[in-house]
Amino acid sequence: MCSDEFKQQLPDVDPSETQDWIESFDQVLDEEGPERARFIAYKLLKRARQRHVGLPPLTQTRYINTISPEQEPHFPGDEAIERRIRRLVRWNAVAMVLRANSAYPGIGGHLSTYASSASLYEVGFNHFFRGKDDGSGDQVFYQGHAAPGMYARAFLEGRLTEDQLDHFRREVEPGRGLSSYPHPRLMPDFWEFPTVSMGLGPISAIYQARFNRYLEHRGIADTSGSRVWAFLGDGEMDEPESLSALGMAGREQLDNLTFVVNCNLQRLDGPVRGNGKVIQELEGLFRGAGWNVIKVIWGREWDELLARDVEGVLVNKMNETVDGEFQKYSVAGGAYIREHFFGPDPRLGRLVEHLSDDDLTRLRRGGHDYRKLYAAYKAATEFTGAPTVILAKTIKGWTLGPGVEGRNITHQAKKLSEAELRIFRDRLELPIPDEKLGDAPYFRPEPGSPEMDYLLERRRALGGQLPRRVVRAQPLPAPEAATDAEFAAGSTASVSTTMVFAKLLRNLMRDPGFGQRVVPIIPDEARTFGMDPLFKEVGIYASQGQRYEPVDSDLVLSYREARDGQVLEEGINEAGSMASFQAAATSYATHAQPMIPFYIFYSMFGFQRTGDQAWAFADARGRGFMMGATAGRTTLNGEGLQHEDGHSHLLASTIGPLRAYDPAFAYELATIVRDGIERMYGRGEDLLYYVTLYNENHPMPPKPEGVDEGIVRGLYRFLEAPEVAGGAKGRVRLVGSGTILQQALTARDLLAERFGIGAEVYSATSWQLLRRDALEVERWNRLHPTEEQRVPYVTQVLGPDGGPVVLVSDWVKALPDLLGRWLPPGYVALGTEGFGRSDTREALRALFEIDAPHVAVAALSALSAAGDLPAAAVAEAISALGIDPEKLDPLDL
Ligand SMILES: Cc1ncc(C[n+]2csc(CCOP(=O)(O)OP(=O)(O)O)c2C)c(N)n1
Ligand SMILES: [Mg+2]
Repeated sequence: MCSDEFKQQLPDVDPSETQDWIESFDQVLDEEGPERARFIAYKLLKRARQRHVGLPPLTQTRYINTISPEQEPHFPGDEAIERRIRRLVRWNAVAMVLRANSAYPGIGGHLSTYASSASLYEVGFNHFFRGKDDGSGDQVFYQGHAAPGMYARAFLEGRLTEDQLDHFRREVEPGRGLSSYPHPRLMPDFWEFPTVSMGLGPISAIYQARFNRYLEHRGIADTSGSRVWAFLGDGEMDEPESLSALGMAGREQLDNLTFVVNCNLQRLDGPVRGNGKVIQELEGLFRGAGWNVIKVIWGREWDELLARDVEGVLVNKMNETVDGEFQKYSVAGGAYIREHFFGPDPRLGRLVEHLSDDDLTRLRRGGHDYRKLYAAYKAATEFTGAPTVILAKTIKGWTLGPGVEGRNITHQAKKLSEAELRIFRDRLELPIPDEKLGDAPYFRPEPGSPEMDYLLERRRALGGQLPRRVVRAQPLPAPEAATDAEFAAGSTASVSTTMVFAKLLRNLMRDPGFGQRVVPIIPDEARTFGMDPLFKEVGIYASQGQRYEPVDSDLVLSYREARDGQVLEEGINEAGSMASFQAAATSYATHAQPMIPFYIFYSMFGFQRTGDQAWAFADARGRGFMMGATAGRTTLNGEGLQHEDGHSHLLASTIGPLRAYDPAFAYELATIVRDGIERMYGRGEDLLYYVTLYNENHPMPPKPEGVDEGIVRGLYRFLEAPEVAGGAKGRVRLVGSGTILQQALTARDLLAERFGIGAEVYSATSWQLLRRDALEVERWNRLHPTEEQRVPYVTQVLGPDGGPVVLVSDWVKALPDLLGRWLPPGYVALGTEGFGRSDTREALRALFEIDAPHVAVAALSALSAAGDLPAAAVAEAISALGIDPEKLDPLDL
């Protein structure tokens, strides 16, 4: 682009030729008027774009189809039979929602979204979407609310039974029910990508397309045969995530990506842009982001009118009419259209003189014209150098009759009266007898009928039926023992768990069998986490390589971008990073290529900021590691209220398949990562590991004997109680996690030396998993009252004997409180509720009452509460340790 722009500045090499062009244009303008001049100028600009001349983009074109009738390709299918198939799918999609709601009122479902988009999908299924028989095929992101249409098609294809359709939205019985929306967690052989949280589909699709390229450029898989399709709602495009990655897709020239936006001009409550034109607005946005835009606005019935519109009055009217009015025309009938659309200008009126009012209502929108769509898809798949968006204008609820079609209530319509169903049936020309309409019966022609044969043959020719999810990846051998052996030895030098992780990751990446499958994903914080050596060692992925000499090329750790680079450096973009993470983490299924993503980020900007994507990731059955670095409310001490994370573990604990760990030591971290690798890539479990990392340096102890199981399960005894001179006056147990375990260790010394108390120290590597285990045991006991009752793991380790329990971490008290009812009575939880703030770690830990003196006081107080120490002794300790009992409660921060 730069060089093209530069060329425009060059002197004119042939001024007389230029003059000829200008004079021709002037002549058109003078003799035929501005409409014609504008027409010619548009045509030339469009041609320039099509021929990649590299003009600055014209962000909006006229409100007509991008592909003019004379450019439409030959349609290779049998249009009549494909219409008939479409009608069958339409019918069954409606039938399943009606039947579900008549059997179980209130169960929900949607009629209108699919009704508006049936042609958009069918042209894809019959002519474009590649199946998975011979490889990865295409990756299709379906609009969540259109799910009934996909089920209806799978039913026609014989993949789903009537019984399964009748269990739409009744997901409790595995294998029998059909999930409300695309959920791989619920239907792992069918759906691949969760899309129904609006906005996540578009961003996921973009990063999926980019990840396909990454696999290709790194020589891991040939993904050139895969196209990513994303079917989206026009209302959905208002989500920030929908638009935020458009620029990346343009920049990366992802011509393996096609968006199809179903522009039915409506969302749930009403028009998307009543006073504007959503298609024009989106065109400008996409074009500005470097996309190829194909508008499919008008059906073939308009071609003849537009061809006769030599004065441009019709195009003008189309340009000027706002979406709210177009919606009105979709419900108001032919007379209204004649009066209000064609009426005001007599030249327009004359254009449609030959058409009846009924004819006017049958002037279809482009998204319902199969041939126009075919032309658009074909152009999209053949376009090179940029992603394509197809903006298809439709009517929401199309074919469902006057009570539903185009109405503001249409999104939530779940019922049709028998009379409405009869009209629908007639419109679809299906041989369903009147007396059966009350049951809304499914309808599937006999096997061997022309429709069924055609339907099946098309999918065979395109590589198999879709949607479909298959897991073909083989288990990965575990990394060699040497990759993490060094962490068991410990270190006398002070290091942080973040530094340990950086080393561990580099070791893993050097492992011969395993290393190339690791995908480090970092949103612009690699230096913060000490991971910049990776830049040089394995390179940063850049599809165009490195077209400049980096400013630090003379340094050992220079910034190295490469086409086969391994690091995904996503920039300041947590949502994009999560989308990348999902693409990499599901690659074991999508491409039969297990990849091991480690997404390393500021822990505060993880679950709090992109929690919905983490949820969708787990739904998608992603397998990977989220590494929440700079963790802890008081450990990241100088960054203040917005950065200091004391609660992500609580948020993370809400996601079922997630395993959350808060390791304190190098060997714990190595054990956890090895366990994750073994479970996810060895045994093929669909899990997500969340591991928090700190930036506080301290010596790393060697790994004690026999602690592996405890580390993985979430708790083990790290140190016995010390010898206390003259014998211990009491016994307590201190439980800590992460870097705050250091405070428990100091408290242990304090208690022994100054108060004669013997304290054991436990490391709680996972609060969340301890709770999960306890819940499982509690439930089992409840349901098996006559059998020997089991004991939760946390209770086994922290039984009733051994003294009071004090639990402390850099997380909110609510986290250890999750274990409350399985702990000995009188336990004390210390933690960091309230906003963080900047200060020294010492000051913050004193403020939040999680430092060694507060741990010691909590232990003494618990002993006193148990009757083992006079209250006065606790008061003395509080004073001796310099704690002000009237200090500010950090809850009020
Ligand atoms: C993040 C999110 N917010 C809200 C919803 C609820 N919702 C479901 S469909 C819908 C309207 C969809 O409109 P549009 O995207 O235009 O799709 P259409 O059905 O019109 O094709 C809304 C608000 C949702 N699914 N996800
Ligand atoms: Mg819509």
